[in-house]
Order: sequence, then C-alpha cells, then structure tokens
Amino acid sequence: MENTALIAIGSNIGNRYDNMMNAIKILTGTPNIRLVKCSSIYETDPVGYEEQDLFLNMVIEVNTALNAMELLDRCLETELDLGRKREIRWGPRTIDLDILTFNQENIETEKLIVPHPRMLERAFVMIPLHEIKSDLRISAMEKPLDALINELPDKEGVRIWKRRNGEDVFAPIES
Ligand code: PH2
Ligand code: MG
Ligand code: MG
Repeated sequence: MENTALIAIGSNIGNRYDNMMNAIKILTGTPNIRLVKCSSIYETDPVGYEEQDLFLNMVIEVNTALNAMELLDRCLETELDLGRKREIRWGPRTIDLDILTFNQENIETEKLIVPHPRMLERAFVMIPLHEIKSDLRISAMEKPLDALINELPDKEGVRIWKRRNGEDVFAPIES
C-alpha cells in the first residue's frame, strides 16, 4: 500500500449520503485500497452549472497498491456501480469520484490529470481537503491551503452538514 491518494466525492441525486457511503465502501472494500481518513460532509451550492440541486461533498485519503490509472479505473467502476450516467458537463450526478492528488506525482494523460486542475478554485473541494490535509502543498499553490481558501469567492456556499467522527473509518460520520 505504498501510494497515497486524495479523492473528492460529490453527489446531488437521490440519497446523497447513502451514495457517498456506498461509494466509500465499494472503493475501499477490496484489499488493495485502504481508507485512511474522511473529512466531514458539507452541503454545497452547485458550481459551474447552477440549475441543479445542492451537493454533498467530502474528501477522503486512501492508501493503495494500485497505480494512478488503476485507481482511476476503480473510481469510474464505482461510479457506474452506483448508477452514474454522464450527461451534462458539471451537471447533476449520483456520485462523482475525482482523484485530487496521487503521491506527489504530476500526471497528464487524456484520461487523468493530477493534481486535479480545478481543485484550487473550488471551495467545495478545498474546505474538506483542508480538514484532513491542512499542510498539503502542490506545485500550483503559491500560498498555503488556508490562505487560498480565504480568497475563494464561493466559500459561503459550503456549509457543514455532518461532522466527521474520526474514530471509526467504516462509519466515518456521526449518525
Ligand atoms: N461538481 C461538479 C460541478 N459542480 N458543484 C458542487 N457544489 N459540488 C460538486 O461536486 C460539483 C459542482 C463537477 O464535477
Ligand atoms: Mg467532479
Ligand atoms: Mg469526475
């Protein structure tokens, strides 16, 4: 399990909480991906395409023996398992699993760009990310995470929804 990845999770269709918890179970329920940390869950105003329902968003950290492309495939399979259909870009989705970082690697292929090219502009990613990795530095960052978050215009659109319970990784959130 030599690799560490940060993954952003979002949902705004159906039972958003169940979708997220099922995604974590499916993704980390195999021997080669281990859940390390979960952020709290936030309810967030839609960004990009605004005529859609509120999202739930969170960020998780995993350790994995998979390489980045294998992890991406597992994320996409998990999305399909949960009934994800790809329609409008930035539109409604039952589940979205985006790899934010993979070790310190910079990857640029047709299928995957890591670090995620829009993560620094998105309060719905940065706020939960800060909760579990406040000291994260990636090369595109000119300032620490908290300074960048302060400058984000849409941070009021990100509200705590369920606070994290750090004790139990398979029931990451208080009921
Ligand atoms: N995901 C998008 C587009 N817009 N807005 C919020 N609040 N949360 C998301 O996860 C989200 C979004 C594309 O993946
Ligand atoms: Mg996304
Ligand atoms: Mg995605």
